Amino acid sequence: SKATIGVTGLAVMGRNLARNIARHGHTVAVHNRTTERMTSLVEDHGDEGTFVPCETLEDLVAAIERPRAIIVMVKAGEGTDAVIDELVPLLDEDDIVVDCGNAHFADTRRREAALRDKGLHFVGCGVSGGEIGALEGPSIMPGGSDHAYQRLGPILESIAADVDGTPCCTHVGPDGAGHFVKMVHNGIEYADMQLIAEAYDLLRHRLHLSPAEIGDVFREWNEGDLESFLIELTGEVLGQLDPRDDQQAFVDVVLDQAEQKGTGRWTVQSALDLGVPVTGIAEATFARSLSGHAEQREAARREFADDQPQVDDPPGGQEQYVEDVRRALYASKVVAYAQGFDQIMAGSEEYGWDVDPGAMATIWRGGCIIRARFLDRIAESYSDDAALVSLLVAPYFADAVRDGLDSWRRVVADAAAAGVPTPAFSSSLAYFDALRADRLPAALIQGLRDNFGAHTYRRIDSGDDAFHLQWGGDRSEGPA
Ligand code: NBP
Repeated sequence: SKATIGVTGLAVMGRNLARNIARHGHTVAVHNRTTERMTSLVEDHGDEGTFVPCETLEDLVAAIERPRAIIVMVKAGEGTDAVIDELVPLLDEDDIVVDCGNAHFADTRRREAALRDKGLHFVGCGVSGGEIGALEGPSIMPGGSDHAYQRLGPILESIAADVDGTPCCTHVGPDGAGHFVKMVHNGIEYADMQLIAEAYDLLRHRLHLSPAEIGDVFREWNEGDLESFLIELTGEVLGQLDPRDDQQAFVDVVLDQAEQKGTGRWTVQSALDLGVPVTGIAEATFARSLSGHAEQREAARREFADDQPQVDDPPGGQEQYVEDVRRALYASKVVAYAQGFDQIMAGSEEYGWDVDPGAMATIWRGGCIIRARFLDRIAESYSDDAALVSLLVAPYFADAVRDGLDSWRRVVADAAAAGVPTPAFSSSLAYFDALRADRLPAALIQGLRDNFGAHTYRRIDSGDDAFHLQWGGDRSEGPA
């Protein structure tokens, strides 16, 4: 009998996804450019389900029931285009090509339009959870047409992670919606990790705790509101010793230059285009860049070696400080997620996707890297108020931020005084204070713009009308 679905691209991700599909009782046709990866999959894991081995793309296409659904899990970019170009001529009307790689949503929009013109369906599908997620249940964010989701949904939902009986997979929206949401997910992941790193750095420098002791703090935090996969992993990483000597902390022998594959950068670039201030994600992305500028760091370290601020230990003692950092971390995290969801809503509006933000929080509860207890609260906030303008003003989060506010201010002020860099903590607090301000100095900026460039301004008492002041002349105000 024919396969229900096919997978081409059997490196770590595709291989595990194919096994996951087979384990759920679907017959899966498998193919890889280099045949050895395909044969080794079937040899090593053939007993986990029903695989149909295919040596060529022609074989793959022939093996699948129509309308066909074929998952492409190859290196994003040129690899994906190469496979699509080879695959498309072999397909029939209504067949579905599913790109589960980390594509940029603009590429997905382009590919979707091209395949739609040919009577085919293209589904850009975000998959989060790394290789373990792919095998045991990822969070899946498929875009594309309703028609394609009808065919694919049952299979994808069966292999996704499951939280309280709800699959971590839903139809996100048309064309690039799935890859867009996956991109913002990764951006939020950057912000989450930067905030965790800053919390660690503060405990290290202000309380002189060892990595192992800080690991214990994170393990404790993981019992409360902060409970999440990344907080759990932090406890594990900080508790690890150097595998070479079992003496030093592992974190102390790792080069302190964070790398990136680019999804944080994509998120910030898109946010700039959409005009959404995702300060948490941007600071996190820049912090990774900064860490990599070894030469500048060394020069500045030497130049300012004698300029270490002299400060006392944090007032209030260790217990109070740990609690302050926990609350500051939580409040900053609320800001980062609020900004990420703003970006999802702005993208949805710009591209006409009609994304349901609560459903995104729901499918991120399991499988993915940012899975967290907190996401239930986000889903609830949107289900209570579908027109929520910012997560920050949802009752639960407003209370959480209010409760943490004194701690947040103390931690940021103390970090500045002590010279511990906290770009994400500080900028999140600044974002919060700017958002809640009665008046912003944006008014002065408008004055300056009108002065040097006649860019005009609107008044607080004259609706949308624009004015220009005769700065070099009689200083009278006239219509723009
Ligand atoms: P890689 O990104 O390392 O890609 C390797 C696969 O791409 C192999 O199957 C390779 O075939 C195939 N391939 C390449 Br490269 N160029 C090709 C071409 N021109 N034509 C046909 N096949 C080609 O694999 P991965 O790490 O499994 O990731 C797959 C996708 O999943 C990527 O888009 C990645 O960004 C995404 N992703 C990865 C993770 C993760 O944790 N790794 C998580 C989420 C998403 P070959 O065997 O013949 O060389």
